[in-house]
Amino acid sequence: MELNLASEVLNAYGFTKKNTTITQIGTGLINCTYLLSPHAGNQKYILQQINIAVFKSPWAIAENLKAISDYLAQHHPDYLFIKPIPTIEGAEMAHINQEFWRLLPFVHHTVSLDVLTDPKQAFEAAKQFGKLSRLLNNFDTRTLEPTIPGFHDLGLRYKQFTQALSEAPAALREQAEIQIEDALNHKYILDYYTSYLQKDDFPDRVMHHDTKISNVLLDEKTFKGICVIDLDTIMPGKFISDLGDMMRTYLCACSENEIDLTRIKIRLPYFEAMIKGYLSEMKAILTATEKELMLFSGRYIIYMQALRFLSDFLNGNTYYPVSYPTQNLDRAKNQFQLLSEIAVNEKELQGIIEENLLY
Ligand code: GN1
Ligand code: MG
Repeated sequence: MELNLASEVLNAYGFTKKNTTITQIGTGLINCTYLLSPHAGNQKYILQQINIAVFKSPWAIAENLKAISDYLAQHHPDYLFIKPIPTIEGAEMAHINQEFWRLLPFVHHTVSLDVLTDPKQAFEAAKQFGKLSRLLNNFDTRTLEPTIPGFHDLGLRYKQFTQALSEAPAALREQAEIQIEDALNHKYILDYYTSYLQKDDFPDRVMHHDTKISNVLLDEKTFKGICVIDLDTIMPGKFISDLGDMMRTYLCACSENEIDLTRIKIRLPYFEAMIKGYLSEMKAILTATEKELMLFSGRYIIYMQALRFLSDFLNGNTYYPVSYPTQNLDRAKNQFQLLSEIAVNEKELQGIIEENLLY
């Protein structure tokens, strides 16, 4: 397949189209990702084009990663942090024809999963994300620039939803009538969150902000967690972001693209493993308020994602790529169903959290 990739991008890193094989990989919705295999040597690389419609200041990503990487190298030198490889000229990214590209080392003997098929994977992944938060507990979050301002700000996402609603054509509003009701009826999640913002033990932390399972590399044989990847959205946030997105993406056997809502069920053993993995790193660090909000973090992130998909449907699918016109509406339905499954299982879920906070 002929790739739409300028030779200058490869040249910036000392490669050419002739001496490499390039294949598109990854399932992310935002950036384009390729596996680059030089014909000489065994080291492979990940080449990624940054979506600048989403990441409006790509240099902020590079600066954040550099600051974190320097901190980790100084304080936790054994930690494997996958940072971009500089271009031949020493730049953090290749800036070619208005495009931004970066090269990362491919971590050999690891796998990235798209779905979890064993609770142990939930434990390992949650431990990896928890570990990153723990190691960066004393890092000054104010030195980081938000790479997407207001990314996980539910207040902003709610505002964007009401804006999309007021501007959407009547036909789209009709199609989404039930989900619009759902969105309005769950606004208490935002109000509840807002009431916690004044608490002084609800700190900003360095958050990964995209903790789905494919963003953790596992050892290909033992399935032990090796490192986290996809670091564009590392920026300050509340602990809710990482734990909540794990709940959103680890608990159900199917993804946000599933349209058979009867398949959206919460797998309690995965929840328990995820909580254990996360707390194995974060129990001593979380504040009383954060511990109180653990289950709520799932509600917050699932509701926010439902709002984001619904808003995008109402806006005419301008953000998330779709393979059919109502896919973002279906994704929103899926997320609202998941949200109601959290409510159905609330007692058990909260019980698991409390039990694991005790020991
Ligand atoms: C986007 O592209 P991907 O899959 O890494 C999105 C996340 C959403 C996710 C939903 C920058 O992530 O916030 O949770 O889609 N990332 C951005 O699948 O918007
Ligand atoms: Mg991502």
